[in-house]
Amino acid sequence: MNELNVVSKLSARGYSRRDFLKLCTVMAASMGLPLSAGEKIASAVESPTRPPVIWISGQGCTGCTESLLRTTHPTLEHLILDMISLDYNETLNAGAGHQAEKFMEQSIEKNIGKFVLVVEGSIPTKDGGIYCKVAGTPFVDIVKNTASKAAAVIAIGSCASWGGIPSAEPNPTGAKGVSKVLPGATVMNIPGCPANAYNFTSAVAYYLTYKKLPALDKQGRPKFAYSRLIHENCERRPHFDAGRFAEKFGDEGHKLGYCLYKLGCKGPVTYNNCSILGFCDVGSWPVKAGHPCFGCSEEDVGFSIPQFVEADLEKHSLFTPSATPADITYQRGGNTTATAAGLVGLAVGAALGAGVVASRKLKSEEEASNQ
Ligand code: FSX
Ligand code: SF4
Ligand code: F3S
Repeated sequence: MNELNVVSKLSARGYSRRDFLKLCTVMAASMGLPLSAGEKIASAVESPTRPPVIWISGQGCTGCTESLLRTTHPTLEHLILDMISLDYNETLNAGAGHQAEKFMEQSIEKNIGKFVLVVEGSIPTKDGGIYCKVAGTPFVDIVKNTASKAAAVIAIGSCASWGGIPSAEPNPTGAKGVSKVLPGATVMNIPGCPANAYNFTSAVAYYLTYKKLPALDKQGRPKFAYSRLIHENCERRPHFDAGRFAEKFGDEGHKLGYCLYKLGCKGPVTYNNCSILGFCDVGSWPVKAGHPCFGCSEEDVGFSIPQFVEADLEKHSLFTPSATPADITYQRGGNTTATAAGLVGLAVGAALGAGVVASRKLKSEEEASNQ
């Protein structure tokens, strides 16, 4: 893939080189990198060498692949498919059966230590992993064998990150995430059910540009995407701060777009950037659509804590200092529920707004000095 190819492909779709550079700059900004990194990303993406990507799937719903393909951004899905060489993906393969498996083997052997392995779906480990086999081989063995030859391993979606839906109690297949079956290996997790395509694309662009994975948090997630709680940037946050809550699905508060905390929203305990990015370019995300966040991108929240259990506001003292815990009380028919939570939220929320901007700036400077 050379510059002519990328740019001419874009222009065939009605987008100019300027649009392409703009997209790379936006990508850099969303990763907290200095704007100048946009140019570096652009030249990495235009590089003639595209890293081979082997994308294998275990126990998942294929929503992660769908999420990637359903982006309506003018260039995103084309960009990702142009900047990598997607050598194997069961959902997208033109071939099937022995032919496809043979092609995958050849691609792996030809690119030992050079390809990126993307795993989608969880890995059943009970009874020798017999609950998910591909071409007669237990998926767990395929993951171990392929990962040992890969340059980098990415777990896409909550299932691959730590088990997701298939690992929910009673976890009949012994479903696990990739890092659990590859102890000691560095695995970048891009959780979400499904994962946000932008986070995946940005992480791949970072890898192509800097030849290393971006900084990861304790759960193996890229910090650029998972360092802020959903609650911090939620559009319903002013209602939380003012103590205005939907009490039941379909009630007046729900219709008026009030905060979904009392319906079990896990935004206060979930790190992800859904409230900033939205999904698939329609600008929507679960909370905007009226459904509480269920914490899909947080290990030990989504698929572990029941939907209607209220989030523990003291878990992260960031916005509700433990010295003054929020007083969330149900008040039906009253004029207001402007409780201690609201007042604390207002004060801390205002401070946070400034903090978010400051920390983004600091992060950019820190990243810049690391490049
Ligand atoms: Fe899991 Fe991916 Fe949820 Fe589905 O396959 S993260 S079930 S949206 O899509 O693995
Ligand atoms: Fe938004 Fe949920 Fe926080 Fe309410 S509790 S402000 S709906 S993230
Ligand atoms: Fe998941 Fe919550 Fe975002 S459920 S998709 S982390 S809003």
